[in-house]
Amino acid sequence: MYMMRDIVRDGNPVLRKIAQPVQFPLSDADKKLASDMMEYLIKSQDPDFAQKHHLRAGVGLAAPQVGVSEQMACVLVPAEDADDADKTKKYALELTLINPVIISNSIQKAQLFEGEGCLSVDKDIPGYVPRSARITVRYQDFDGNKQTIRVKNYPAIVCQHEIDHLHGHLFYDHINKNDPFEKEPDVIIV
Ligand code: NB4
Ligand code: NI
Repeated sequence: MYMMRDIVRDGNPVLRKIAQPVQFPLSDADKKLASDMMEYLIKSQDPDFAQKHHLRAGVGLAAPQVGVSEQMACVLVPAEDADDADKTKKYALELTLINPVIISNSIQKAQLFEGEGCLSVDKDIPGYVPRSARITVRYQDFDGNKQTIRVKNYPAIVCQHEIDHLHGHLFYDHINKNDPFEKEPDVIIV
């Protein structure tokens, strides 16, 4: 699995490249990439493990962040017991996106109240990152089958942050430089 030393930091050109499509059938290297990225997310969300190994917690990770310029990203959003129907479910969204494409997005925006952080960006960059509140994503699963999912609010923000990495975009590119906390009209604050 990956450790913080494996996470590529801002300034490395791989983070600004357009990632290459993943080929099917998946190579062993790509299968390992997927499982290592997901393992990082799981372990980073375990407070004891994360503290012991100095991992920054993550709810998403994209292949360019581990130096691989391929269209693959993992998303692991913990379930909030409060508004989750199935209270035994650990994750609200657990997904490996391969060759993902956002095929539709709502006009309505959503943004994280606390702003966004990125494992590849060591400093805090304050400001709102406007995202679409709801998106539809088409992607391929491990078998290469095409899948379509609709996500909203927090999971939608995470998916957009990860898909941005595959296009060489970082969260702070979206922050209004003149007014970082500018409020979009009719925005959902998550
Ligand atoms: C990706 C996210 C940044 C904004 C929102 C949040 C955390 C990341 C980056 C949208 C996507 C990683 C990938 C968190 C976090 C809430 C859930 C569960 C228990 C602690 C954890 C903390 F860690 N962002 N970090 N940043 N990235 N929420 N949570 N909690 O995940 O750069 O491209 O463990
Ligand atoms: Ni990131």
